[in-house]
Amino acid sequence: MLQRMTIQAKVENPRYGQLIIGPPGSGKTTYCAEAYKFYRELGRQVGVVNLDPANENMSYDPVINVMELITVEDCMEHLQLGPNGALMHCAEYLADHIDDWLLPKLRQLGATHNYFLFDCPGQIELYTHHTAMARVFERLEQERYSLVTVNLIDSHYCSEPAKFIATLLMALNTMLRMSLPHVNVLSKADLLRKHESKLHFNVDYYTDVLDLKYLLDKLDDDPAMRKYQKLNEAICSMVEDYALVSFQLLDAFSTDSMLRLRNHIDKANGYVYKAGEEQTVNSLLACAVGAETEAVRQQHDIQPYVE
Ligand SMILES: Nc1nc2c(ncn2[C@@H]2O[C@H](COP(=O)(O)OP(=O)(O)O)[C@@H](O)[C@H]2O)c(=O)[nH]1
Ligand SMILES: [Mg+2]
Repeated sequence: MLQRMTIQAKVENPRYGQLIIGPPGSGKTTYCAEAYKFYRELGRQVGVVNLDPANENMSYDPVINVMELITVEDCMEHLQLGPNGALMHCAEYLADHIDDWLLPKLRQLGATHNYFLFDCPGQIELYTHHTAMARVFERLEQERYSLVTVNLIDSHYCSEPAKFIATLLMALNTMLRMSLPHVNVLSKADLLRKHESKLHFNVDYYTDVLDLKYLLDKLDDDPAMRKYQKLNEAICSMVEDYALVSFQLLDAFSTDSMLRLRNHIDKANGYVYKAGEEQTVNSLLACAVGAETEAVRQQHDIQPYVE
């Protein structure tokens, strides 16, 4: 009986969350601001929750702001910690106060909001090694939020094979540790055109993470990297064996790009099945694998970012 009530509650009052993660400077705050405007236009009851205690330039008005609870600056000053230690402390503090701070605030917004964009802190070790943010996400899941991690990575990393391999490893590690529906994004894709001459392969080589042997060959051209050949081979073969990592391209200032990314995210967190703006036969059909031809995908996902 209890189980039936829980399932019913989930269907009747679904709540969604995008957890925006990624290294500092990858475009998380910009994405949150643009996505907020975009989802609002679509008629969603959306709000941005700032969970980054060192977020300086918020270009949105957050419905909840962790900086009212704790800031990195205060921790550095009062606890004599460095910036990384202070951020770890803040993340732990947030995880310890999720039940008496974050969840009550989210519940208060329940009548007017059911879709949240969580602007998360950037230090990558928070998602690859540390447990505090995972605890926060787990608790939100227990509260029946349908979550998706949106991992933003600067598309500039495609321009160097070593950086791209590190990116793949980091993305895979985060996906496995977070165990949530996950969308990897190469951000600032509008700048790819500028770096295109530096790319060794076509853009879809990077987005679809095609045969990594070619990337290894490029690494061997670099004398400094040659001594790590075996390690690089092992990393690439692990990424290929899991076959989990692929990327979407994003230009946060392009409506078409935001729309394409929204489609992926809606499939990942199940929003596409909710009654509302996209419950059309076409959008549900688009969920089926292969519903879109490769030519259409190329036209919308790749062509806008190459010469
Ligand atoms: N060209 C371009 N610049 C972007 C895009 N997204 C973010 N940026 C820029 O990248 C910089 C860092 O962005 P920010 O959102 O503060 O990154 P955060 O540290 O991950 O929150 C800012 O100067 C943004 O204007 C994008 O899609 N295209
Ligand atoms: Mg930010």
